[in-house]
Amino acid sequence: MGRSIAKKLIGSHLVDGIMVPGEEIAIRIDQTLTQDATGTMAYLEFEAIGIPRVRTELSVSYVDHNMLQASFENADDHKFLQGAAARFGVRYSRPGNGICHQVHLERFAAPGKTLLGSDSHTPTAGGLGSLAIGAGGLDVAMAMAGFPFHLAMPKIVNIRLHGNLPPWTSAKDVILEVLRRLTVRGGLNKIMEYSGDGVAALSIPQRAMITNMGAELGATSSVFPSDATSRDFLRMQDREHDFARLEADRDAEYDESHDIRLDELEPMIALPHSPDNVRKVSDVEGTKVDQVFIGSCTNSSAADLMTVASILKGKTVAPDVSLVVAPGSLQVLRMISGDGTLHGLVRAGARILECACGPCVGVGQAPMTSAVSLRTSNRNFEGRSGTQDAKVYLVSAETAAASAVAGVITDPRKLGMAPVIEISSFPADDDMIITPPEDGKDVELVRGPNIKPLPKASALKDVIKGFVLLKVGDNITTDHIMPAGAKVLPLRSNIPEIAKHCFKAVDPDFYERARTAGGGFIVGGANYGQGSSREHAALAPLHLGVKAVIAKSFARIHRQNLINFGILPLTFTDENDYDALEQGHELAIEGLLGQLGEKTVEAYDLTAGKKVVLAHGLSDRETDVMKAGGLLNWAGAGRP
Ligand code: MIC
Ligand code: SF4
Repeated sequence: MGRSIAKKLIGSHLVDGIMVPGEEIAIRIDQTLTQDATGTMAYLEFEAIGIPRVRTELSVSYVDHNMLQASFENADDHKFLQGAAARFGVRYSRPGNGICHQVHLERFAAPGKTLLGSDSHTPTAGGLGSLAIGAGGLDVAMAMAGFPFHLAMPKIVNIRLHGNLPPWTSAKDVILEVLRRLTVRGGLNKIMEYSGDGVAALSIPQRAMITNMGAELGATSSVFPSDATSRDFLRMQDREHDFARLEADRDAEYDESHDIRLDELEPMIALPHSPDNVRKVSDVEGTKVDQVFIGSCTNSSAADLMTVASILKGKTVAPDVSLVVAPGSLQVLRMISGDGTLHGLVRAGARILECACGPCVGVGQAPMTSAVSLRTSNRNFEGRSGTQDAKVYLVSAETAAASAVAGVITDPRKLGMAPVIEISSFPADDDMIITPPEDGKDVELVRGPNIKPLPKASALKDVIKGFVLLKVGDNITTDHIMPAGAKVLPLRSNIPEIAKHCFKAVDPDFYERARTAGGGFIVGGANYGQGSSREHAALAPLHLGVKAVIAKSFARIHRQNLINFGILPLTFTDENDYDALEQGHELAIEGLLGQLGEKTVEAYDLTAGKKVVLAHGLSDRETDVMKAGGLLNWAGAGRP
C-alpha cells in the first residue's frame, strides 16, 4: 500500500510505536525553534534537564514577540536568551531579524526534516515539506536534549487542490475555505496533507500561509509536497543543498479527503471572534473599518507587501483608517526597501512597524474602543488585539489593502486588473543570526529580576478534592486562560506575577477565588485550550493549585501542557454531566492512582450527591508522567 507524505515523514523518524491513528508514537526531532515569549521557560527547563548542549541537528532561538520595551523585563529576557543560546549551542536570531516562522522558512526549513517549535504556528515550515509541529516549551526542551517527541499518531487528511486561483484570491482564501468547512476542531489529531494539480502554482510563502493556519483547525501539522517550486525557493535562498523531492505515492491511502476547486474560490473573510466564522467578503462588503493590520506570520512576505503597495499606488489610506504594516522578516524589509515598495506604502500613509509579531498578539496598535480591525493575521479571538470589545476580521493582503483605501470592507475584485508579482531572488544571508561558540560552558546566564525559578509540580496524590473554581463554555482559547498582549507578555518569565492575569477577561475574580480556595477544578466545554502553545496556560493554573481540568474535549497542545505540568485532563463520558456540574460544586476523586489503571475515573460531585464518570485518555507513558507530577519530574527519574 502506497504512503502519504505525512506517513513517509513520520516513518523515517519513528522511534517507537506503530502508525495506527490514536496510538502513541515517538518521533526523532531534527530541528527545534523557540521564540522569546515561550523561550525563557524552555531554556530554564532545558537547564533543569541538565544536558549541557543541545543534541538536535539545529536549534534556533528567535526574538520576535516581546519587542516593546516599556520597562526592563523584555530586554532582560532577550539577554538571558542570547546567553542561553550561546551556552547550550543554539543559534540566536536577534531582535529585528523577524518572526520565527517567516525566518525559519527562509533560512532553515527543509523538506524531509522534523521540526518541533514552542509556538503553535510552527507548521508554517510544512510549506517546504518539513513535518513541523507546535508544542509546549518543555516538550521542545526535551527534544533539544535529544529525547523523542511523543504524540498520538494522527489521521492523515488529503486536501486536493484543483485548478488555479482566480485573480484577487490568494492562499488566505484557501485556508479560510478549509476552516469554513472543517471548523476550529476539524483538524484535531490530524495532519492535513495538500495535493493535486493546484499545488504547483502556489509559491512557497503561499503554501506556508496555508500550513500556518492549519493550527487554527487544531491540526497536529500540515504539509505540502516538495517539488520544483520548493527547489527554486531554496535555490533563491542560497540553499539548494537542502532540497529533497517529497511526494505521496500514487496509491497513497488517506483517512479522509476533501476537494477544493481553486477556480471557484472568492475572497473570504473570518468574522469575529473565531477563525472558522467564515463568509465571502462580498457578503459583508461596506462594513466601516477603523484599522487595517497587514503583517504577522501570515501574509507578511515580500510578495504580499508588493501586492499591497501596488493596490495603494497613487492613493491615500482612507481618513478614518489606521493602516499598520509589519514586514515578516528583515529579508522582506530589505526587499521592499530596495524596490520602491516601502516608499509606496509610506507614501500612501501606512504606519510601518518593526519585523515582529506586534499587533497580532496585542503588542502595540490596540485598536480603538469597539473598532472594526481587518487583519491578515491568523487569530481573531476576543480581546487578543488588546482591546476587549474590538471586532477583528481575518482577510488576505489583497482584501486588507482594498479595504484600507476604501475605508469599508471591500472585495478586491472591484479593483480591475490584479497585480502580478514575480520574485526572482532573495537577499539571503544570516548576518542577524548568531552562531553559538564551539564550547559554551563558560557563558554566563544573566537573569534579570523578573526571571523567576521554574514552578515545581509534586507527585500526583491519591485523593484530590476541591471546588469547581470556574465553568466555561466551548472553544475556550489559551488567550482566555492566559492572556498575552503588551501588558501581560513581559511577565512570561515570572509565573507568580503572570498568574494574577489567569482568566482575567472571563472572570476578574478567578485569581482571588482560586487563591482563597487553595486550588480546585476547572470545568470546560469542547476544544478547551485551543490556540497557542503557551505552557503558561498550564503553569498559571498549576501555581494556583488547579488539580484537574474536566472538559468535553481538549485541544492537542494544551492537553499535553497540562500533563507536562501534572494537571489531570479529564473528559466527560456523559455530556449531561457537563450541564449538571456547576461552578462552586465540591468534587472529590479517591483512589486516583489505582483508577488511572482503568480507562475511566469516578469522581463524586459532593454538592449534587452524585457520581460522575470521567475518561482520562492517558497512554501508559502519560500516566507515569502524571503520577510523577509532570514531565520534568519524570525525566529527572531517568525515564525517557
Ligand atoms: C500566538 O500566536 O498566540 C503566540 C503568541 O505566537 C503563541 C505563543 C505564545 O503564547 O507565546 C502560539 O501561537 O503558540
Ligand atoms: Fe507571532 Fe502572531 Fe504568528 Fe503568533 S500568530 S507567531 S503572535 S505573528
